[in-house]
Amino acid sequence: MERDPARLAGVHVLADDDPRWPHDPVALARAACAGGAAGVQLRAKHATDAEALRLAEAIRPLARQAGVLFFVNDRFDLALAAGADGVHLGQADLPPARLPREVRERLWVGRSTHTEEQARRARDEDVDYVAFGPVFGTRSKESDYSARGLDRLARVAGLVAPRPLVAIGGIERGHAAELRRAGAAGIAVISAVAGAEDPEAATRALVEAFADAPVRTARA
Ligand code: 3NM
Repeated sequence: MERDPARLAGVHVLADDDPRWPHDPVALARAACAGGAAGVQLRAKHATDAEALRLAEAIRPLARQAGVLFFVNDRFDLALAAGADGVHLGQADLPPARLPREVRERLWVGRSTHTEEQARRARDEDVDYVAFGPVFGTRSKESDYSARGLDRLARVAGLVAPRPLVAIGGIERGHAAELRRAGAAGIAVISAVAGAEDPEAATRALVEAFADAPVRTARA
């Protein structure tokens, strides 16, 4: 399958099912699509498999209609079952090298990293993009890692190039320009959208801030 990495550039909204958010994952996905996100990722850490599949099947047509890439977090089987575009794999998930070849052919694959060493390894994996974080402090995830900072993000952008780098963790609209300067092709958020009263407006504000920021192309 031909995959254009340019489609990954922009804002990725995690449709998170944490009950603390005032919006459910389908509402978040709808808002993300309407607000101009590049990607929506279902992050169903609380749902049963059956519920997660229902959520994914509700999100898939919204994303498809909007031309937004739809990823499922952690689980390639769920991504396949729901007809999603891709899977996002964390360090504790199955390694990308172990995805069956026909699965890899069907799905975009993203990979979470938190250290330079992990990023170096991800560069050598068969993945479409690398995520790095938490760049800033996050309250949306239990993480073993402290805020990584912009300097480290910039180093990782260079390490993983030419793979697109997606920054994650504590990202707000005011960070867009510095993240872009540091070499991020994309930014991924939970609370900046899920915690907003109007998640569509919050998405649009992030999209515009990131699009308006000057680009820096990371070099290998
Ligand atoms: N992964 P927020 S940080 C899901 O560092 C996730 O890999 C991270 O949420 C990583 O935008 C994170 O609310 C949470 O900080 C992002």
